[in-house]
Amino acid sequence: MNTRIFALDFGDYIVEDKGILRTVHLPKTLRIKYPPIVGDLVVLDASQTQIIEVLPRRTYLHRPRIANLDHVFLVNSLVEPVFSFNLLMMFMSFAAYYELTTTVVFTKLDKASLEDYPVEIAYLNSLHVDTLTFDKYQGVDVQPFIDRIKGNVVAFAGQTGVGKSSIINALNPNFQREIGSYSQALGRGKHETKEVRMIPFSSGYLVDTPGFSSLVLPMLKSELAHLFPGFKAYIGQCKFANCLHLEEPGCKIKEDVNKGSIPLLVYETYQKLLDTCKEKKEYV
Ligand SMILES: Nc1nc2c(ncn2[C@@H]2O[C@H](COP(=O)(O)OP(=O)(O)OP(=O)(O)O)[C@@H](O)[C@H]2O)c(=O)[nH]1
Ligand SMILES: [Mg+2]
Ligand SMILES: [Zn+2]
Repeated sequence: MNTRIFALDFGDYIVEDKGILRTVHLPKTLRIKYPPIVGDLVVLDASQTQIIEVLPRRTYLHRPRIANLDHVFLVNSLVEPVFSFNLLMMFMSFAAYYELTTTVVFTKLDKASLEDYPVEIAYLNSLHVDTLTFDKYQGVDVQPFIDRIKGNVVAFAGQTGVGKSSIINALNPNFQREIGSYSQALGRGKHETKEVRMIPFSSGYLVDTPGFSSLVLPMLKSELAHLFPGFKAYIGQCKFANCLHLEEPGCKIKEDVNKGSIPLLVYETYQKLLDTCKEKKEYV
């Protein structure tokens, strides 16, 4: 019987079977390439206590580590912690690399003044990025969230304290995900959610995840040149197919930056991310 891994439990695995959670073991003798992670589909033995096979993954996200995801809600608060465009662009590039669709969610609208609204929102709009808002205290229409979840495996990802678990509880208060708080002293949330965990919802699954504040981009520079948000539309438009949009002649992206149709701040964010990517694959 196939079942799905819901959470990890100190070397064991928690699986769901018709709404009931159960701990199962992975025999040390089982020959597998990689240990199973949350979201993996596994086959159990007749006694339903041992994993005998890990089925191939449809998709894989390496941070947070989740298998078989369809979609990610990238959660950002406008304040506490302040919005980071850099981190959002990083995560959107990251999700694009893993071929996941995304929705950008802005939270804590109640706490934000007009100056807290990021100027970069205009760029997101011009890219037709799917965007939702969430306001814990003013009530929120959860239907747009449900529409995106239906039948899918959907993760909530973002910095600690932005409100990922709060959104999950708003979808169904019975979930009772633990809610953290924002520490003024630390200038961030307190890492309330400590593990990746799946929750069945609306004929699909939600995945609550721990917060993070940086990522290592797994792609090469040449890949980021296409995967950075909005840059896919430029494929084939630069003079050189391997254009990194830096100093190469005939670069359409540089041309649009000079014209102002790509904001300078967006381009500078791309340059910063490009600096963190490798030139070539390293074989060890
Ligand atoms: N004012 C306001 N506070 C919010 C909103 N959403 C969440 N919060 C608060 O933000 C804090 C953190 O919320 P969580 O839902 O625990 O955030 P999280 O993203 O799950 O954080 P981690 O689990 O630490 O990664 C809590 O004090 C929430 O009450 C909102 O829309 N408005
Ligand atoms: Mg949380
Ligand atoms: Zn170019």
